[in-house]
Amino acid sequence: MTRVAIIGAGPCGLAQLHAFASDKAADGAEMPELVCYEKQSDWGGLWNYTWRTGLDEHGEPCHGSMYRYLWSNGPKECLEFADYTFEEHFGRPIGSFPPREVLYDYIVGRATRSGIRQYIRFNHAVRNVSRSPETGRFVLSAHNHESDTTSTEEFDCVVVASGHFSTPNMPQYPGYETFGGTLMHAHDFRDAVQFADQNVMIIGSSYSAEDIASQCWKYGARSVVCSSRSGPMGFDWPDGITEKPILSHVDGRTVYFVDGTSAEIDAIVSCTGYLHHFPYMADDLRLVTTNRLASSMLYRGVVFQPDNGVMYLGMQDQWYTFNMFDVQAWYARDVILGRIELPSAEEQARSIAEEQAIEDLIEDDYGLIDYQGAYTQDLLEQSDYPDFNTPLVSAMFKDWKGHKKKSIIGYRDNGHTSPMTGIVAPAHHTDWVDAMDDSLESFLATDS
Ligand code: FAD
Ligand code: NA7
Repeated sequence: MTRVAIIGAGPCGLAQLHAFASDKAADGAEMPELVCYEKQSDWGGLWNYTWRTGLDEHGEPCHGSMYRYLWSNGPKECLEFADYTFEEHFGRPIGSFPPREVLYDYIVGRATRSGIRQYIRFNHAVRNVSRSPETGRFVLSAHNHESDTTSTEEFDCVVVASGHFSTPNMPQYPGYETFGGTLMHAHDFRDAVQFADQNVMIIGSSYSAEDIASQCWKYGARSVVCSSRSGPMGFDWPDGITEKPILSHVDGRTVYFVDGTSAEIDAIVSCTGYLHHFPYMADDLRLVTTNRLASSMLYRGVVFQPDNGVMYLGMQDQWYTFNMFDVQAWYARDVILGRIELPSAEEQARSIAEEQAIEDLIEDDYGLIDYQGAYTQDLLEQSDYPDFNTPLVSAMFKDWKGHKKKSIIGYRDNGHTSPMTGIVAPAHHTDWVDAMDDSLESFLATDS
């Protein structure tokens, strides 16, 4: 029987298990043997919140990058599973921007119904994956933290679903060595309350920067200054948040910016992104790419071009998330089962180069949204994943961008339309700016 290893039980790994478990075409007959390795003690990936930073309880690099009070940064309607709607899970329509715990509940709700937990080996950290010169199969070694033993098994295919937002990209600026305040990467940010009454500097101008700046402001920071190398985010910030060009250096508690201005700060939060990091993959199986929509080395963004026995899921920069992960998982499943015939290695390489050239010519975020929507639609049409309206999803992403431009603090108060059910989300009972409690109970309560 074909053996498939899946590395990681976050949204992508769970999508892969679910794709096999709900394979209607096979009616169970073609199901390969599935083994999913998850280094944490539970599923959900980044959505499985941890208070830990640095190393986890087993001495592994802590995977979690999410923080308390994290609310979805895009409309939930844009990520909705086509075969498991929010209405089905929660039994009624809910607001468009749920907090982390609510999305976690939704992710694991489908996984539970699908019965896929049985395939997951928790507390198992994958250490090595290589091709055996003798058998030609993949040899995978994993450390079981419960028994403190390492086991090695052979597989026919490997699906890498270990995420790419956990290993910090942490640039250094002169003066960091002697900076007396708090200095951290967004990966280690857990609780904005820690920065109440402080002057905080954020570095970066992407999702983490805009959200952590807003969080610190919301939970009482005295001031927040955002410093970026490629221009300001340009939002209509509330009083207390300002933007500056990139810093040149830090001297004591004073930060100097390249325009010659300076500010006194207590804390630096480096929202400078993450590295694609797969230390357990052999050199010839390791994905090397930047955080972009058309990843290097991946045919149709999924199949590792130098070795088609390896699939990588969710390795793109992400507008689309959960439903794109699903169509990738369905596609990977059908490649593994031999239902999708892959072109020659040369043709795969040509296709990857062509996709990157197309992406490189796109001039704005609207074009990038359309690009990822068309990519998702293309994969969708190649499997039996339930069809959904990707043009509507892309249009919603554009509306959402407009709402952010209008009010970075208020965009989460809008309701969007489900592409699966057509239901318009009701307004949440409390405006985001006043909603200090991010628990599932509070979000689902019918009164504030
Ligand atoms: P992950 O969720 O990272 O899961 C990977 C899993 O692999 C983890 O469980 C990990 O423990 C496991 N693993 C890693 N290495 C090993 C190993 N060696 N052996 C065994 N297991 C291993 N997306 C949205 O749609 N909406 C949002 O609002 C949103 N907010 C975000 C906020 C933050 C701060 C971050 C960092 C990301 C956010 N995202 C958001 C994007 C997020 O990446 C995806 O939603 C999703 O979690 C990606 O799923 P994944 O399975 O690819 O990776
Ligand atoms: P992103 O989206 O990869 O953004 C990284 C940011 O960091 C971006 O603004 C970069 O600026 C900036 N950056 C990177 N290197 C540097 C250096 N050396 N100096 C200054 N600035 C730098 O990461 P995020 O954490 O915001 O988002 C990742 C995920 O988490 C995403 O899915 C969200 O949903 C949450 P650049 O634009 O390259 O000039």
